Amino acid sequence: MRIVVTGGAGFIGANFVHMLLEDHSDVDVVVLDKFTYAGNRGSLTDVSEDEARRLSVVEGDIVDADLVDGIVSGADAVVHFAAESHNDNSLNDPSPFIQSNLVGTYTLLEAVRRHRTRYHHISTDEVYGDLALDDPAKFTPATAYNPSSPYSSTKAGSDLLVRAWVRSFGIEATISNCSNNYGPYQHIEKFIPRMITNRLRGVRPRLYGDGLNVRDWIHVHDHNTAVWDILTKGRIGETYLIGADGETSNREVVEVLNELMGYPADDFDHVADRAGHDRRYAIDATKLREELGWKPRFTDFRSGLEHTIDWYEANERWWAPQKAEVEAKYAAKGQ
Ligand code: NAD
Ligand code: TDX
Repeated sequence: MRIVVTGGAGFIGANFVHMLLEDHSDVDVVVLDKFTYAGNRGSLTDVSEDEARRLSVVEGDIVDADLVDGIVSGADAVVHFAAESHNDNSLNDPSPFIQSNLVGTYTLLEAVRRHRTRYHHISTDEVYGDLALDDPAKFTPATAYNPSSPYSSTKAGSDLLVRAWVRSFGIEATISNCSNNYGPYQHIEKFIPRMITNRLRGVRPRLYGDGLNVRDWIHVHDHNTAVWDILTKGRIGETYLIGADGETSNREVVEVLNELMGYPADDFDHVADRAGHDRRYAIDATKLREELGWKPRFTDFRSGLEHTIDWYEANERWWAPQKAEVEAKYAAKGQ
């Protein structure tokens, strides 16, 4: 089986590629990645000789219709991770989000339609907007779309394209909407790796606003085992929500990181809030658990964070080249 993984040099995509190569010896992987600032060749180098034989990497843009057509024509399935993924960047300049997330998804959909290729679309819980802190509700597949940011609105638009291509053209697609991921290979612009690498550089963690915003954290490996289950056992045309009951406030995350790294829990600063900052996300993953029998493995967030700290400590060479540039961007906004 040959699987095309778009965005396979990014955080979740690279972890997915490693999982495929390690756990599924009958799978060949073709990564299609533009290598934007978020794509990193170093995320795909730690592979055995056998795994390297089953992996090919193509540098290219998912909006390039000819390139995409050629790659999709030889594939049994496409798993589409590639996207501009950072909310803060989408507030500075939305234009690459429109191109990669909307036009890129459209380009892939046309290719899988022509070649009748199985397609899985990776999306986010942010398409549903946010919930109040005291609301007992969680997102379900029936929740109405209500995105807040340029990033989440382009992801919402891309999901709707997929649904329309299923209904109008009968493509064989599934969609998953997952909550916030953490784990190895996450870009240091994102909250958890930014806080860990700040600590490693002697900088206090920085919480946007009051720090009480809640994210429903899931380890990246659990996200990816769910994607595999949906790709291989999911019903065509269906949407599955992926989450592992990990609701935690940003402040609590920083307190745990501080303790694990040997600092007082309350050693952090409050900085300028994000414009339009979503208050809370929460996923009800009942459909995924009951229909496909999926279960998360990393249910202890504290120990998942401990492993993640260890990974960033051991892999400074992977992240250090980007640290100054990332921090300069935040400093310009008082964050
Ligand atoms: P990331 O930013 O770490 O990686 C994105 C990858 O896509 C990079 O390798 C980049 O080079 C590539 N890319 C971007 N534009 C491209 C283009 N036009 N053509 C080809 N490649 C391109 O992102 P991530 O955090 O790994 O997220 C992957 C997917 O998962 C995204 O679709 C995102 O919306 C979704 N998602 C992320 C999270 C999360 O917590 N990070 C949660 C739910 C869903
Ligand atoms: O320095 C920071 N301080 C801070 O308080 C940063 C970078 C973030 N935050 C807050 C903002 C959010 O409430 O932490 C929370 C998490 O922020 P991000 O890591 O930027 O993630 P988020 O905006 O929640 O989006 C993530 O999860 C859903 C991914 O980046 C998306 O791609 C995914 O769709």
